[in-house]
Parts: sequence; structure tokens; C-alpha cells
Amino acid sequence: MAVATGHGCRICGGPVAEMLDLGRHPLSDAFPRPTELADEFFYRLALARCADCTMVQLVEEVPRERMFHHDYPYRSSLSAVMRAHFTATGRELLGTELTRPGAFCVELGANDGVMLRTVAKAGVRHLGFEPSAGVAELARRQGVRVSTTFFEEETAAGVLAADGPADVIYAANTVCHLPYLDSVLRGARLLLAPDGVFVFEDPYLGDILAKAAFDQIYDEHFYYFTAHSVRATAARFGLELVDVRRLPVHGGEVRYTLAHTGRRTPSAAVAELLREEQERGVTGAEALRRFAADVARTRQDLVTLLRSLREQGRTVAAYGATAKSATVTNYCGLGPELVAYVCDTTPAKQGRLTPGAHIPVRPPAAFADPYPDYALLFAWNHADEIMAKETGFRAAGGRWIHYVPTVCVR
Ligand code: DWN
Ligand code: SAH
Ligand code: ZN
Repeated sequence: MAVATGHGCRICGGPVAEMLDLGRHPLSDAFPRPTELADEFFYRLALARCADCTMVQLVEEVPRERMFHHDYPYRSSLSAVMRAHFTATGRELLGTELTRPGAFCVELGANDGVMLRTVAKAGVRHLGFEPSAGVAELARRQGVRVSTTFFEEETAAGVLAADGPADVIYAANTVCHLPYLDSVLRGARLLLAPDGVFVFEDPYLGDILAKAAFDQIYDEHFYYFTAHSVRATAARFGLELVDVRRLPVHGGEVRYTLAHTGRRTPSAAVAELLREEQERGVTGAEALRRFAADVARTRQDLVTLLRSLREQGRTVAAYGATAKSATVTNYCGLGPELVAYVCDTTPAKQGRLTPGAHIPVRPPAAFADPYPDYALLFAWNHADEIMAKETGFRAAGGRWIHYVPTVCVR
């Protein structure tokens, strides 16, 4: 049942109704050593919807320095599919918005340089913002120019003074991470050249609801965008939604393009997605109520399956120690007794325990040594890439457990 939280919308101050409470959760990207379990930070993971601007947002905000710091473990370049996606993105920006001599590209959430290295190699002026200093250092080694400050209005003013206006501000999987979006949009408006564009891509609420992908909900994902909510938000800050494009990555995203109001004619795709959202009821409260019921069913089915496998004496491991999986393990109460370990390529996660659930993280080489009977696919958004390299698992009789869109064994 929707309960008023007493807090207003982070975007417009309008009334928000709480739609889903997933309980107490640890930081999704904080992988403790066995000696650090007493220091874990927990917060309440709950989703609310604004009745006025329709923006779906978290009820509680985790202070940004707790999430994004020197030891932030996520490295964008560890997926071959994502490397190809961002190389293509860099090339596309170079060929469209960055063609004028002296063009300038700013990226928020540059991470290990996965996108900007293409821009840097082309000799085009750029600046990446990446407050997580460990991954920022990896970007520098790729020849990318990086600032380790958090992008917001004040830092945007600093860039404008030092480097001049930006032709492109780009961000992937970052804008939805910024509760202080008002400050970010004031900064973007200030920094953008008169004909510049602010291009950002994030998980799409329409896909999250359609797939019951409740694991997209965690501390770092503060906002859950639609064309409706992005258009309404942009308009409050003198910006206009002029293009949208659906992307297949990370389980379904939308790339939004904003421009200064009145400078570009919105594409037909904008009207089309707005119409589709209306028809499917994606922006309404009812869709979130249905989603809440789907999520409860998935938990029930997954826990029932894992308990029955344990009773049959089958071994179960997991694949991909994703930030998303912190929501799955902690909401469903999965610990090492149900999922023995999780394999992951990220050096900074290996040898640690998963947040809250304390499942040991092992390198991928451990997966075949020996194979478990079942593998729970936490990195379901990278299924094609993982299936292609782990063909030996099924050949040896192993079975994958999926939980998006519903629980199934294949
Ligand atoms: O939004 C965010 C996205 C972009 O990245 C951040 N807030 C945090 C992070 O979320 P995530 O951890 O859920 O992202 P991924 O890309 O689903 O994580 C995949 C995990 O699986 C990584 O830890 C790497 C690992 N992996 C692996 O072990 N073998 C990935 C691939 C492709 C593999 O083959
Ligand atoms: N763009 C990459 C990384 C996404 S993870 C990709 O799509 O794979 C989100 C990143 O945003 C993290 O690396 C985090 O450190 C960074 N970040 C968080 N707050 C930020 C801010 N205010 N400005 C710029 N980057 C920020
Ligand atoms: Zn609002």
C-alpha cells in the first residue's frame, strides 16, 4: 500500500508516495574483508513516486562519499560488450556533435576511461569527472584527462571558466546516481554551449517494470527514469528533451538527449516513447503496484528453489558479484548456506565477501574447479557474454538459474 513519506520529491518538491519497501540493505559496492563485518553501513531501500512530475526515486539517500571513493570497485571495461558499446558511442559523438575544431566533450562518471579513451585518442579536447580515485587513475593511464571532483553546479562553473563551454556533456549510468540532480542540471545548463547537448543513458523504468528487474534498485540508483519524468525535470531547468533512443545494454536503458530549450526540434522518437509510456501506463502508480507484487513472487520462487536444491544436496554457486545482487541476496535472505560462493572478474571484489550476505567472492577460474551443479546468474545483463565463455559449464551438466523476468532453470 502506498504510504506518504512526509518528504517531498527531490526534483519538484511535490507529494511522493512510497510504493515498495525492500528492507535494510548494505552499500551495494562495499565488499568487506572477513575482519570488517562489524563496520558495514545499512540504510532502508525503498522506492517512492512523485504524484506531480512522476519521478520514481529512493526514499533514503546514502551520502555520496560512502559510495564513491578511492576503493570503489566497479570497472566498466571488464565487459567486452560494454567496451564495444562505449567505443561505438565515442565514435558516434566524434562524428556528430564533436566535429568543429576545438570541440570540447565532458563526461560524468568516466570510470576507467571506457568511453573517453576513444575521444582522447582522436585528439579531441575532453574532461572526465570521476570522484572514485582508484578507477580515475586507470582512466589517466589510458591518456584521459580526469578530475576527481563530484560534478555539480559549482564544479561546472569551474570548468566553464578554465576550458570554456562544452559541445557535449555525456554520462552513462551516472545521472540516475545523483540525488542532487537539480544542481547537476543547473551546472549542465551553465556549461553547455548554446547548441550543445547533454546526452545520458540509464536503466529505463519501462524495462525494469516489464522484467520485474527489482535488482536495479539499490543505493547508487537513486532515480528510475522515463521519457515523461526526464522531460518534466529538464523543463524545470531550461532544458528540453530532444531525442531518446532505447539501448539493449544493462537489461534495457534509454539514452536521453537534452538541449537548451528551443534550440533543437524534438525528434519523432520522443513523441513516440511518450505515447508508448502513456499506453502502457509506465508512469502511473498502478504499474508500480503490479511491480511490487511481481517482486514478492520472484523472491518466493527463488527462495523455494534454492532451499529445495539444498535439501537435494545439490551445489549452488553464483556468477557476477554485481551491485544489483546485493539487493537480491539481502532482500531474499540468501547467504553462503544457499549460495556457496560467487565468481567475478573484478580484482577488488575477489577474496572479499558480498555486502550484507557475506558470500565469498572467487575469481572466475574457480568456477570450473569443480563446477557447481547450479549457477545463479547475478550478471544477467551480461548473459550472452558469459554464456559464450562458460560453455563448458552446461556441457558438464551444469544448469543456470535465472530470476529475470521470472525464476527459471536452463
Ligand atoms: O550503474 C552501475 C553499473 C553500470 O555498474 C553502477 N552503479 C554499478 C555497476 O552495477 P553492477 O555491478 O550491477 O554492474 P554489472 O556490469 O552488471 O556488473 C557485472 C559484474 O560481473 C562485475 O563485477 C564484473 C562481473 N563479470 C564477470 O565476472 N564476468 C562481468 C562479465 C561480463 C563477465 O564475463
Ligand atoms: N560510466 C560508467 C560508470 C558508471 S558507475 C559506465 O557506464 O560503466 C557510476 C560512476 O559515476 C562511478 O564511477 C562513480 O564514481 C561516478 N560518479 C558518482 N558521482 C559522480 C558525480 N557527481 N560526478 C561524476 N561522476 C560521479
Ligand atoms: Zn516531482
